[in-house]
Amino acid sequence: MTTLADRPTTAARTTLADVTHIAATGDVHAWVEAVAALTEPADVVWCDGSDEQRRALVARMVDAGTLLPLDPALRPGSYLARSDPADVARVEARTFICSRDRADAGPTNNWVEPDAMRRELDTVFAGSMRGRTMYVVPFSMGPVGGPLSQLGVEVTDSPYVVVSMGVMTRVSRVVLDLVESGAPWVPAVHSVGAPLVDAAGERRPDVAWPCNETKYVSHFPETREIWSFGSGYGGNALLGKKCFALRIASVMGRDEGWLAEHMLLIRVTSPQGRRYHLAAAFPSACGKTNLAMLQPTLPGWRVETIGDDIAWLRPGPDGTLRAINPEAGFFGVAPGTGVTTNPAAIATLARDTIFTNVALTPEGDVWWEGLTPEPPAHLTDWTGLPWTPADGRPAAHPNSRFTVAAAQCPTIADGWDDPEGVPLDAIVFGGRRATNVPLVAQAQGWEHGVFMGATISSERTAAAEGLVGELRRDPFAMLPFCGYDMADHWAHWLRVGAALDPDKRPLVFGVNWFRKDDEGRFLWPGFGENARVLAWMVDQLDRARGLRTDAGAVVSPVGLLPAAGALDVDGLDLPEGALEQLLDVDPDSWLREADLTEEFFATFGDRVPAALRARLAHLREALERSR
Ligand code: GTP
Ligand code: SPV
Ligand code: MN
Repeated sequence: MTTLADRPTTAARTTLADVTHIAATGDVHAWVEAVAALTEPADVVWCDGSDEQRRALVARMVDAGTLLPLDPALRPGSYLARSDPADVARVEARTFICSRDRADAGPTNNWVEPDAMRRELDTVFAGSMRGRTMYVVPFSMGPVGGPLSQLGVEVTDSPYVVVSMGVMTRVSRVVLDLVESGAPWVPAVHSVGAPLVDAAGERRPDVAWPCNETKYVSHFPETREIWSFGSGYGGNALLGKKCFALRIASVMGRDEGWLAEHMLLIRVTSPQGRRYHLAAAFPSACGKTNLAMLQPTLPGWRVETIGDDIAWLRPGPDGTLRAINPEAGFFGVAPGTGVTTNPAAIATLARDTIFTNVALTPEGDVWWEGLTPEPPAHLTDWTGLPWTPADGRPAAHPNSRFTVAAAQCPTIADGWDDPEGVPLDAIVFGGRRATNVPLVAQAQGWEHGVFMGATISSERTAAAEGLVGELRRDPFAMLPFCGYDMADHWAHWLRVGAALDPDKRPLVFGVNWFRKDDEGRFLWPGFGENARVLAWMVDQLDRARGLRTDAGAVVSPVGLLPAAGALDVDGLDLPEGALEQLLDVDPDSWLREADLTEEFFATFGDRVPAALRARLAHLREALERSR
């Protein structure tokens, strides 16, 4: 263990490397002091998650113009934040995995040698909090003290981040007590990178959403550190979320035999009253929140929410795969959320919600595309400009979001925050694909399931900077979130599967809600109607367990597809031939896709598990045979 005495004493000031040395001692007070010495805030405030502190911070942000109170009669306890127009999404090009060995970051992550990154970060963090308050936020991912939970401490100069972390994670004095008494914790430093006092001591006025053109979202997997600079936006700044609960936690999971995944968690109850737990991985803005809160259109079925974005999965002593949602809130996509698509989300957002980059109505409420079928005649758009429907540009930013406590969700499951988690019955992989990929297919075993996850591709969304609509590979929906080599992640999935009781291993499925017809219209109604697909999966689980004997599936080259009549489409107004199109597997286009998979696998060299290469060969043979 490194001690304070090992710290280089020659430096004229505390450097970022000094902070790293001190973090390694586990002494949170010494670490906070060192971060303050590096960043030079005007004062330091320790956060305890209390309502009193939250109110004071909110009042301060209202004064500063960071938060606009909504009309309390329409939306009690709720606020609108407008970000800097250049700080609206995750910055994947500025996200770094700084493992000691470049190969451990893998070809899909940006890598910089750790000491080189520390030097770069040192120059931007030095004095970066001048004139601001530095907040210390002790938080737990997962129920405090739970066997699958982990602790962290985020230091930030953004009150928006403090209040948001209070919703998204468990912030409390108890967490700090645990950290002080020697429990392991992840050190996470965040600065918006907009000091209010310059090096010469000159003060400059604050702005509503401070940030910096230069951004860094840096992770050090070996020392489990996070350093984020220049952005106030969710995924870049709420460091418990993607940075800790996915990038750092995925490395912890690799080393300790568990999985940190970009997955929703639900409990499905069948008309027979049997309960099933499902996890589903879809890329950013591809339907996790919506599936997590789904209201089934099928009579007698019930879906309850456990989590909407991140799941931690660990083999339990009973041979099942147990899952928790490490978060305490939802940071969800606003556009497209309406009473017809996601009524549970609409009810969740009735009060005590922070909205970011949505539009404002003249009455002092919020609006976004899809909230109502027709837009209001007049709005203030997400940038603060007057807006009418004739303007032709979206009123809300396509990646505008809501931040709200999970406990407010009317469909939240009983025991959703059970520290022991729930046993998983099925795992679902999906993407946004206008062509090729069928509505649903079941993997023929765990290895095939891992192959399905490894080969997800999806059209880009507004959740990260980049060209919307461009098709890209997003294995396990973890492309931007895996803290180590992606092919090692696949090997790890195979290992975790082998650690489970074969009779209790979750079944794996692939889905695609987004297939389109020749005119570009969605073939499948989606949302509540997705319950029909869940029902087929559950029927397949029952068949696997001998609870049903009817035939549910037919074999196709890409997996098991619903047999004729097995997918309940009763009462659905599908266009002529739509179901056939939805389940169509075209061998020629799939063979082209297999070629692309081979090219994709080649980028990982010999780290690709042999089982996955064998699966690709198997897929090709099956496609050739079906031509
Ligand atoms: P992140 O929070 O970015 O990880 O996203 P997410 O996966 O939780 O995505 P979300 O559920 O918020 O959905 C994103 C967009 O997809 C929204 O605009 C939804 O309205 C839309 N969407 C979700 N489910 C469906 C569906 O079944 N069919 C169609 N057509 N659109 C959907
Ligand atoms: C995503 O982009 O997948 C999100 C939003 O869930 S953020 O937390 O900003 O990453
Ligand atoms: Mn996400």
